[in-house]
Amino acid sequence: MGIAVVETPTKPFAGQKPGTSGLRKRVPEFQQLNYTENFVQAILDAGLGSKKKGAQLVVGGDGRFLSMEATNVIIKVSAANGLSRLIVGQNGFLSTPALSNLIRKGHEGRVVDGGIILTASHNPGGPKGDFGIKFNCENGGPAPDHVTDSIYQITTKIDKYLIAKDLECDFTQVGRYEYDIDGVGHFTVDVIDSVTAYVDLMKDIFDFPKIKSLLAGELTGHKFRVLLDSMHGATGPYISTILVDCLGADANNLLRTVPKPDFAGGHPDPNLTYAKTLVERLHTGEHDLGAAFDGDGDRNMILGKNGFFVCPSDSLAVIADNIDCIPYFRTRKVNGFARSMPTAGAVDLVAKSKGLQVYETPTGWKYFGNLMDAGRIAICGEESFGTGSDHIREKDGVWALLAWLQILAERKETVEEIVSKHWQKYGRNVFTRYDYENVDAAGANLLMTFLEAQLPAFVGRDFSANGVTYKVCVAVADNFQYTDPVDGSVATKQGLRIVFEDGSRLVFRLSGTGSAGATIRLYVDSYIPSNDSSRLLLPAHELLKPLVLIALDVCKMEQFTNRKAPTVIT
Ligand code: VG1
Ligand code: CO
Repeated sequence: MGIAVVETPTKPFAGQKPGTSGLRKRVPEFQQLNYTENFVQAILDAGLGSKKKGAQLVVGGDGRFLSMEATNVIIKVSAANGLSRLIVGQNGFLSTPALSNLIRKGHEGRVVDGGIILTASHNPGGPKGDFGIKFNCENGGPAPDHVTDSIYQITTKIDKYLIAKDLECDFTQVGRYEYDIDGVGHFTVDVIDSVTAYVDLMKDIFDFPKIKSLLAGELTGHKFRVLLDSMHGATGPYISTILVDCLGADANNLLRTVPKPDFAGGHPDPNLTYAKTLVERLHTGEHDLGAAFDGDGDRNMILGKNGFFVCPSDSLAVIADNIDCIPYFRTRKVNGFARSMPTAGAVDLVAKSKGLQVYETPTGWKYFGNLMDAGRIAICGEESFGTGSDHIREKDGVWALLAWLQILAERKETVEEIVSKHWQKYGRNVFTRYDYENVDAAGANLLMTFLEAQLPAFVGRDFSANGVTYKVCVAVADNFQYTDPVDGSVATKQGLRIVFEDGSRLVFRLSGTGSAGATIRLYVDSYIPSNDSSRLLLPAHELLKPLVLIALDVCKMEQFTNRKAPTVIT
């Protein structure tokens, strides 16, 4: 006798619509009876389609509250739906980049058909925090819009799901677990070590001995000290293994490496606001580099000595410019780079000087997938602390740190020297982002509608602020639309843009990763040519002040949100 499949009647839940990166909701919403089961059933039906019977998926997440329960549901629903195998990270734990790698690697010589990632990334966790579920396809990348659209369509009509209720799998122990499912067939769960395969991948990409010599002081005559903050998110075990065991770093310089279901009450978003302690410690000048990572390990923030902040748009450009320092790229043909639309255009200048292509995509890593699969881009990034390459199909925080360390080992300069020299060569794309988190959704929508209606009238107009006559004409004012050059798919309404004649830009978007209320993101960037030496090294907030004032005024931020100041400034 095998395990019975139970066909369970259910009703649709409103709002199971994946956003920028999967479905993210408050934990109590996920805890409703059948809520998770419905969504998992929809993922299997829409994500796998005709491949569902016999399919293999990787499952894991950042270990946040509800992960164990959700992993259990995925195992039971997958078994009942005729999948042949799940590859599950021990304790349901895998960082987002590690999971993407496991999909791409295949399992025991067989293709893996995709994966399910349990995370709400940089959003807080715990019983009152956020949970999330995301489906990734067989290329290892987040499902594209047409797949998430059909997942959503199914959730609006679902009336039953299949579940092998009595199946018990102890996925806290590494090993193979086999089951017979009545009327369906054989089902296997391979519970694997969460860290090994990812560490092996990093060893293949980078020159570990060289980075080790840098840290030990053998390259420069003085030790290179790092201070790394995993924010109790998923990078802890990976960072500990790679930095301490493989590269010989001092374990005392790794902060918050133990993953916690509630991130110890923190907000696991590596920016200047939420990784404040790291920033403060860097200011003591004892460390040469600081880095922080988000909940699921795909974001990174890089700081130099004394807290020198590397803007993510610059980080992307610097890595792209120094791509030859990284062994992985020396044996591959590099055809281009990409950035999300709100990301400042520093990487564009690098691409131009190298004679490579550059692509401007909508926000969200899913839009890079086709470009990477087609071999069009090697490195890409987002201003939201996301940097990565075609080694996987997710952004990768630990990879970004190692890329920096590899470049530092080759160039034997400080972080600040490398960035300043970059600006001296290419000029500086100054960038800032204002986040207004959890504002009233109605007000946020009104702001966007109001602003969009004004855009046509902005074309050709001058704006000035703060006593500075900002004599610029608006050249482009629109709602960004993207046509994927590989499959021709079109993404509309990706953010309101006001582009000035000197290249300065204002971008307004509503976040698609929040779980409650709305978050307005305002992005501002401008270009300082390399010969403008009096301004080149000034703080970003000073350089961008007039543009920020113009932005806040044109969108009537305070009127629509009742907020005098943003929650986070990057
Ligand atoms: C945000 C960022 C976006 C990123 C996304 C997922 O989306 O702006 O660049 O790809 O989060 O990152 P939004 O829609 O809130 O602006 V992760 O690390 O949270 O999965
Ligand atoms: Co993340």
